[in-house]
Order: sequence, then C-alpha cells, then structure tokens
Amino acid sequence: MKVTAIETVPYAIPYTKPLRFASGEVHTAEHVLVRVHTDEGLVGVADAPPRPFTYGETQHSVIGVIGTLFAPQLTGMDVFDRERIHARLHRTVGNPAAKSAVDMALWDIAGQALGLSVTRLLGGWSDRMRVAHMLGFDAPERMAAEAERMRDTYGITTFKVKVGRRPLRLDLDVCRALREALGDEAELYVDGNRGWTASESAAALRELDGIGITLAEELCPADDVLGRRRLVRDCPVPFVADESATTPGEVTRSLLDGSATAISVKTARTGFTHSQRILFQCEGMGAEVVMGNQIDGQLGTVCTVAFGAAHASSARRAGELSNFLDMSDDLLTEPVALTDGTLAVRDLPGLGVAIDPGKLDRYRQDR
Ligand code: MUC
Ligand code: MG
Repeated sequence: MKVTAIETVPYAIPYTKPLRFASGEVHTAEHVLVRVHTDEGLVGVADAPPRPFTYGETQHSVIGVIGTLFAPQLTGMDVFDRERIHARLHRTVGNPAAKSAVDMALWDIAGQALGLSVTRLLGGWSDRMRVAHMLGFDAPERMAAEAERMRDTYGITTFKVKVGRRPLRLDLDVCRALREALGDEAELYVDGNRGWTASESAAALRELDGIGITLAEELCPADDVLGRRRLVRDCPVPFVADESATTPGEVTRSLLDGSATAISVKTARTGFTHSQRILFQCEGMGAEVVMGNQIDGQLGTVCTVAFGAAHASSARRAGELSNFLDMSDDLLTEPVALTDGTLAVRDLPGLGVAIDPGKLDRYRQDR
C-alpha cells in the first residue's frame, strides 16, 4: 500500500478558557490536520499543534515542511516501510510536530489495514489510562475551583499545576489552596516551563515538600547546567524533563547528565515511533515517564491515550489527557469522553477516529 498524497489543513478553534504558563499562553487552537492518503483508499489522520514557544514551529512551517519536503519524499513509499520512511523524514532536522503527525497518521493507516487498534499494535497493555488535568495560571481560589469541578464532574484526582511565576508566593499559594480544597487523596505535581532559576526552584521545592507533590517538571532551564544538576540531585521527587528532552539523544543526555530523573513523553512531538524508542530507553535506564500534553485537542488526546495505554510503563501514572475540555469545539464525529477519572482507548482499527466534515469546513482557514 503506497502513500499517494499528504494533505494539510490549517484550522483554528478558540479556547473557552486560555491556558497560561511560564513560557507562553494559548487562546486559540491553531493546529494543522494532517491526512495521509494511500492507493488503497485508506486515509490516516493526525493533528499537528505548532508550539512556537517550545519548538519554533508555526502552522505555516508545518504546512511548508510537509508540502515541500515530506510529501515529495514519502509519496510512492510503502506504508509499512517504516524505517525507510523515518530515514527520509529525519533528513530534515527539527519540525517535531510536523514529523509526528505524519508518523501517527501512518500508524493509523497500518492499524486500519490490519484491523487492529494502534494500542494493540504498539503493545496492547491496557484499554484505558487514568487522567491528569493541567491547571494554567490563575488566582488560587479559581484554580482550586477548577480542580474541584474536574474532580466532581469527571472523577479526576491528579493535577499538574503550572508554576514558574515571580514572586514564588503566587504559585506556592496556589498549591496550598489546591491541597486544602482537594485533601490528601489528590495527587499534585508542578511544571515550571523554565520560569525560575535553579535557586528559586530549590526554594520552592523546600516549601512544596510540605504540601506534598509527586513530580517536578522543568522548573528551571536545562541550559543552566550546573544549577539544574544540583537541583535535580537534591530534588525529593522525580524531576521531569519535558521541552529540554525531545529526542532519543536528548533524553539519554539529560538522564546521564543528571539534568532529569524522569521524562515527559508527548506523542505530538515524537509521534508513536520515537515515543516508543524514548519509552524503551527510559525503561532500560530506570527513569519513569509521564504521558504529557502539548495542549492537544481531541485528536491529539486520542493519540496520547492510544500510546500511553499500550505499555505498562506509560500507563502507570495518570496521563495529561483533559485539556481539550477547555476548547469551544472540536473536529471529531465521536467526542472524547472522560469517565471515573479515566479515558478509554477506542477499540477500533487504527486510531478509530473520523473527522466531522461540517466542523472542518467551519474551522478551516485555507478557504
Ligand atoms: C507542558 O507540559 O509544558 C505547555 C507548553 C508546552 O509546550 O506544552 C504545554 C504543557
Ligand atoms: Mg511541561
């Protein structure tokens, strides 16, 4: 089965509640829908969410690199020639969201062709994941109210709290308010998106220890090499590398250098193929992983849970799977549903998704 075309559709869907964090903010999901077409009529689909503040990609760059490089390089190739396809994709450096969407759409096609879900193809460990909700910057009482609403409506009891503001008190007050509102049963962890220095991070961790957190993510830049190493060495909980470890090589370096002790795996930036390489690397090195969120819509969330549920090590912790709830609408015909704090995998061939043509027409930006 051969690739005949790769289609890219830019679209924009506003958020009802923007997400704010130390490295940026997102008000509208300005993503690119990627569809890989084949000569047997099967079409694979995936989402590319450009994150200029993390990887330098934009909607235009995703469309440009797929249209001018990846589509000509892959057209005519067999969908199952996976190593050769990756060799061609990786002739180009960077562009993680564009590469990942192409990779995941190809897995969608493989699953459809074989009559198996992507989760079963990847490992088939579980049919669901526990869900963690990411709380963006706001006042303590509003973040606590959002967390309570998520718990009461969807059964979510794990929360990733965005931190990294100055003065530190802003975020420490939030964490205290959350602990008080949610009680001891709730799991809280923090993500600084490199907002603090290493010494600010160390001061915050001393306070956070008393509140009870289970992970600390990218509190300071990995490029503050010695400060970060000292921070990670003294950190009482696993220290997660997210945007500083986005390739298999960076993951190895950050674990060996003492820049992190755990890794955030995001299918939006490493697809299924490289996410799996990273996951197995982490298993081999004894580093925990958390399934992260690239501020994904429903299609990106389906991809994260399809991967996360597939392996014991990626399904162990709650995955960040709920932030699509803050979008005003979405593109899937069958919306993603969270129940009892979990998200189920679609037990259908491939990713098991269909795009609603009316919604795509409404939100696409190329007409
Ligand atoms: C996260 O985990 O950092 C915010 C920026 C980004 O690239 O992803 C989100 C969530
Ligand atoms: Mg992060």
